[in-house]
Amino acid sequence: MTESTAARKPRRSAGSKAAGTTGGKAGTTGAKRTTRKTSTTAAKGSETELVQLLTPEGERIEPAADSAYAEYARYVADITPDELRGLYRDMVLTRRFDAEATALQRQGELGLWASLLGQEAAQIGSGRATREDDYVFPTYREHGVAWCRGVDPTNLLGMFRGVNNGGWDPNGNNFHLYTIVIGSQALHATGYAMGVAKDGADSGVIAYFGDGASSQGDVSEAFNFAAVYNAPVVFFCQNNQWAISESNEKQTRVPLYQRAQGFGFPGVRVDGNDVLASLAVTRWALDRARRGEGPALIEAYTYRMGAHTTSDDPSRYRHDDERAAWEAKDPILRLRRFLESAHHADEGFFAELEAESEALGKRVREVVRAMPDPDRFAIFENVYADGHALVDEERAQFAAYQASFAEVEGV
Ligand SMILES: Cc1ncc(C[n+]2csc(CCOP(=O)(O)OP(=O)(O)O)c2C)c(N)n1
Ligand SMILES: [Mg+2]
Repeated sequence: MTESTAARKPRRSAGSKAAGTTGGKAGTTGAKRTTRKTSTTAAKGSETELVQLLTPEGERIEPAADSAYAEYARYVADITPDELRGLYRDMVLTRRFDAEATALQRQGELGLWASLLGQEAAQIGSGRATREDDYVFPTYREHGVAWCRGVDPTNLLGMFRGVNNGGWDPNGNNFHLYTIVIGSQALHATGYAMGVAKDGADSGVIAYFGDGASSQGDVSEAFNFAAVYNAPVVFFCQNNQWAISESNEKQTRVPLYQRAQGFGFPGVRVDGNDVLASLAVTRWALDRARRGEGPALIEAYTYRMGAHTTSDDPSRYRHDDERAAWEAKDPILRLRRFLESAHHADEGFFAELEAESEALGKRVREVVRAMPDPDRFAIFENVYADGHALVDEERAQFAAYQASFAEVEGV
């Protein structure tokens, strides 16, 4: 039985007040911390630490009022059936879009794709916790968060087709461009958040990164800057267990959320396959950031069910039974079970959503295939705001190179 199920009323009021939470000076729930073994086993993580509000069987957990989870649960206490169906729809459509993109890569329409399969709840829950004026700094896998921010999914595909360098205006949706340089966006987000604070605005900032990125110096530097300057930034680490072929054991000797403690802010581990818990914990973290209480680290404990990218073959480094175990905790299935058992959704809803998924898939295929090739010289644009002699020289060299082909063609 998980700690979170134990926290359910009325069986016992969880004594582990700070289970899954490390203390930070400003954290209300993080005032105490549990004493835990720091071992390789601890690094791998135990489910007893998870904040969970929906079990894999689709059972809603009502935490006891005196448990640490109550602090988070109140952020979703009033969630309506309509909102729950909305979360389900977001996850289903995101998964469908993702599957289309994988298929398009296999058909040669995209050069590469990084699938989010299995991480829908972590992304939709956290993404839906953001406010319009908040700013999001993603990695390259945050397709569900992009969806929540209102970025048209087809815009995510241009870079993976190699026809543009991003495909959307970051300021249009307060959703930064995808970032491939692992962990660097944690620093960008922290700098941005420091600016937000200096402006006296009450917006929050959220930086996404992976378990592998947690080993990067950039992420530690961002943690420290954010703590020292009390920046309104939430660090959202999707621990999907793997950094390409490197497992968690190669990244850390302690559960990742506990890293926050050393920097002086709260860290919490949430069940990343539980959309309700992900929503609640992220709302909590953004709320305290906006109130001026500084950064927080959320470790969303989840699993990358697919390959790292379409260029990867996970059968070379992990066993199939690992994936099978996580399929049983599927984020979409568990919310469906809850919606059905609570009579919040009927057959008509699911049928309509299936039709919507089909339509989305068709639109994605059509738009991608019709994407025009870029102007060859566009690569030299936007390098410097006011141009640069070196870029001019390189453009001229490239033009000469192109012209040499034209001569050959003309022969
Ligand atoms: C600075 C840097 N080093 C190495 C790489 C190559 N690389 C691309 S993805 C990746 C693994 C990232 O793993 P994780 O942070 O767990 O994110 P995930 O892909 O699992 O979502 C690496 C090492 C890179 N893109 N940037
Ligand atoms: Mg990872």
